[in-house]
Amino acid sequence: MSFDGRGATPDLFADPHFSPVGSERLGEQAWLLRGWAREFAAELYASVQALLAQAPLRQMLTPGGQRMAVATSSCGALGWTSSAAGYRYLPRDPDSGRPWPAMPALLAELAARAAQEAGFAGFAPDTCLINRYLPGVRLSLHQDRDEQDLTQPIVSLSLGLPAVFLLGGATRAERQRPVLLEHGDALVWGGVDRLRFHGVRPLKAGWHPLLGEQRINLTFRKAR
Ligand code: MD3
Ligand code: FE
Repeated sequence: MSFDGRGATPDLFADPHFSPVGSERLGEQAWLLRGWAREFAAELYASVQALLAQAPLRQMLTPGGQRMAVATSSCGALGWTSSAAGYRYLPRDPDSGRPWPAMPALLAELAARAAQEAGFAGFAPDTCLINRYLPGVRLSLHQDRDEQDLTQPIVSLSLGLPAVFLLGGATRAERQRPVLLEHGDALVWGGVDRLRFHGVRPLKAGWHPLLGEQRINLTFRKAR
């Protein structure tokens, strides 16, 4: 990033949750690129709406038999699924039996460019998980370990209402650091940070001018 947001008033910077444009290193190989995709947000959201018309959001069952609070869908060659059988990447939407919609070039390119920005050249995601949070919805602490090659990074793009992301350590017990994720923010992590525990605090009610009362997170991975 070339612009680092300096010049805003000092009291805004004193607020740990205030984040103008700029990038922040969250870990050895974990980066928050603030506002990085904001200029593409409207186009991204239109793309997401078209994807969701083909593969609607749904609240999957966890292996433990609970329904997830986060509603999900996917695009790309594979899609992440959860069921009584466990967590799986599948080539078809289990609800419709049809292949997941293809990953739009805009999404794939933004993910690859964000990864490159953070030092992961050549990232070619084969899946994008679409997570939808409504007010009150949270994502409990977990690791992302359903992918075959854990040397591949993960890229996430946030749209809509802000959320507090919790960045933990290598064990569940380690203290988590709250990080505010806002509309247009990109997160990239891999390498030594790939297996950090993480979660999302319950979404605070609010209204976003483009997305309304929701947050959408796009998470790009190379599953195979
Ligand atoms: C940093 N999604 O889908 S994405 C998930 O906001 C998931 O919807 C969250 O966790 C969301 O699995 C967070 C950002 C993220 C995800 C995993 C990380 C950042 C991470 C793992 C290690 C470090
Ligand atoms: Fe995760």
